[in-house]
Amino acid sequence: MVAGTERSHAILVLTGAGVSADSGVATFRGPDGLWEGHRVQDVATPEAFQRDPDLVHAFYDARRAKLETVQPNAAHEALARLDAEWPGELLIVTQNVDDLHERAGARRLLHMHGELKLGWCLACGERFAWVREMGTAATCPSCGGVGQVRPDIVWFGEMPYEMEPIEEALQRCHLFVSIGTSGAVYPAAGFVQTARYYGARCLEMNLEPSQGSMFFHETRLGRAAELVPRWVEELLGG
Ligand code: BJW
Repeated sequence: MVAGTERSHAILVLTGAGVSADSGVATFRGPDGLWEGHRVQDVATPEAFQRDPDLVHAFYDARRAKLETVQPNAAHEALARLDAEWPGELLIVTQNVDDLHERAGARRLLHMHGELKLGWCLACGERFAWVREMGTAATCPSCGGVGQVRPDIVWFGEMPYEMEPIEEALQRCHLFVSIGTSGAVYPAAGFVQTARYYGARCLEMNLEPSQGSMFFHETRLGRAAELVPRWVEELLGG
C-alpha cells in the first residue's frame, strides 16, 4: 500500500496538461514559453479577447476541433478506474479544458479552468454545450444574442471555478496527488501547500520536478501514462 493511504481515506488528484500530453494534446510551457505559435498571455486573457476576438476564437476553435482527433490515454483510464473502485472519498480536479477525463469514465471530477466544449453568453450569462466552431458571429442558444458568446475558459485574472468545494476537499484529504502540472499557475500551484498544511501526504508525478516540488513528500518522474496506472494498481491492489 502507498504510504499515507488506507481504503477509507480521502484522495484529491490535481491534473494538468502533462496528463493529456500522452494523448497528443500540447502542453503550455515549452522551453521558450510559446504554445502552438502563441504566447499564452496573447490569447488567454479577457484583455486579449477584447483586443482581438478573431485571434482568440481561432485559437480555441482549432483546439476544440483537435479534441475530436485525440483519445484518453492510460493515465486518464487509470484515474477513471480509481474513481470507479476507490471506496473512500475522491475528487479529481483538472486544470485541463479537454474532456479526456470524462471520456475515460471519470465522474468525481471538477474542471477548474473551464471546458473547451462549453460556451458562455456575455449578454445573458448562460453557459451551454458548444461543440462546433464559435467565431465572433456565434448566436446564443439561450437569448438569441449575436456576437456575445465566448469560450467558457478561465483566463488569467479571472476566478477559477469550483473553488469552494476544492478548498474544502484540500482541507479534508489524506493524500494529495499532483500529476503533469508545472506548478506555474495559481491558485492550483498553491494547492499542495494547503493540503500539506492540513496534514495530507503529498505525491507528485511529472516528467520533471515542478516549480513546487519541494512541498511534496514524494516525486515520481516519468510519463503520466506509465506512472499513473502503476500508482493506481498499488493503491487498489494493496
Ligand atoms: C508531463 C508529460 C507527460 C509533459 N507526463 N508529465 C499568486 C496567487 C494567486 C494568483 C496569482 C498569483 N500570482 C499570479 C496570479 C495570477 C495568475 C497566475 O497564476 N499567474 C502566473 C503566471 C503566476 N492566476 C490567475 O489569474 C488565475 N485566477 C486567479 O488567480 O484568480 C484570483 C484568485 C486568487 C486566489 C484564489 C482564487 C482565485 C486564473 C488562471 C487561469 C489559467 N488559465 C490557463 C489558460 C486557459 C485554459 C486554456 O486555454 O487551455 O490554464 S493558463 C494555462 O496554465 C492553462 C493551464 O490549465 C494552466 C496550468 O498549466 P499546466 O497544466 O501546469 O501546463 P504546463 O504546460 O505549464 O505544464 C505541463 C507539465 O506537464 C510540465 O511540468 C511538464 O514537465 C509535464 N509533462 N508531458 C507527465 N507525458
